[in-house]
Amino acid sequence: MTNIRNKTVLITGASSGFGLASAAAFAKKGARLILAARRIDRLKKLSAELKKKYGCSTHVIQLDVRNSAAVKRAVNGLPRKWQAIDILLNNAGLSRGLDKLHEGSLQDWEEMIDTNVKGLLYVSRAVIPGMVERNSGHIINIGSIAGHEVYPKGNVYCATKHAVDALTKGMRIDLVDTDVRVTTIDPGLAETEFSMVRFRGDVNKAKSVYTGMEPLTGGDIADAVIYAATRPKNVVVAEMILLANKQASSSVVHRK
Ligand code: NDP
Ligand code: 8X3
Repeated sequence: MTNIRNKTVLITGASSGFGLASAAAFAKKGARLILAARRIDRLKKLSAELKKKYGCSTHVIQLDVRNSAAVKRAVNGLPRKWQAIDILLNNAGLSRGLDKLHEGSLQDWEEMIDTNVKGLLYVSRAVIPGMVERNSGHIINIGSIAGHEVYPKGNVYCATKHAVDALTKGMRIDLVDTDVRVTTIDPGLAETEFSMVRFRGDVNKAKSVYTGMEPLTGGDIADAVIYAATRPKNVVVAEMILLANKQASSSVVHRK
């Protein structure tokens, strides 16, 4: 087992959902956390909770991963004791809208591509060189079942997650001569703020995504992240697809 006590973990999108649940799971294991997202108030609250509950040491950064200069500044400007990042959880991401491609919003497309693809790239470009220099580290990308299958009206969101899949494979190839590990965790339907963001706060639409079935939770994904992060050094969990029990594929879901 890899011991992650006192390891330094950078989590993007730590203010909600999978990122927040993973932060709690890493804190429980004694890791030190760099928490990044745009909603700094949430990060500060989380940091205080993790300190109180687990004695966790955290460093909080307000960061929009779409801003390449800000990402570079944030990573290069980390205080000395936070500079050696052992685990990068590339989790920040979102979907916007659910439309036929020829009826889609260009602004929604840009937001998804800029966050899910370019944001992940900017953070990876800033963090991985340090891992290579130390010949040690683990990159855990959050992909999706949408990176393996395309569902109706999912066009651009699915394209961004297919891109994450390609980037994960590319990273693993490019890092094969180092001890840096690369994992992707690819969940299906999970109830977080994801659908509220997709449907811009329309509660009924967001709730309807999970009607009649029991979706995954942030904690389920955090379990998978911790599993991957704690494998022995000779093992890499390359890819893990996690589906809710009543979800057979992107579009086949059994609902009561
Ligand atoms: P949430 O909406 O609950 O969380 C998304 C997180 O991403 C938030 O912390 C948000 O923080 C952060 N984020 C979004 N945009 C940016 C940005 N520009 N810069 C920095 N942080 C950003 O959703 P989930 O937890 O469900 O989503 C996490 C990841 O999991 C995403 O990549 C999503 O695509 C993926 N996923 C989700 C599934 C699901 O069904 N829920 C299934 C499969 C994959 P803030 O707004 O504070 O910046
Ligand atoms: C999120 C899973 O199927 O709702 O990546 O798009 S799905």
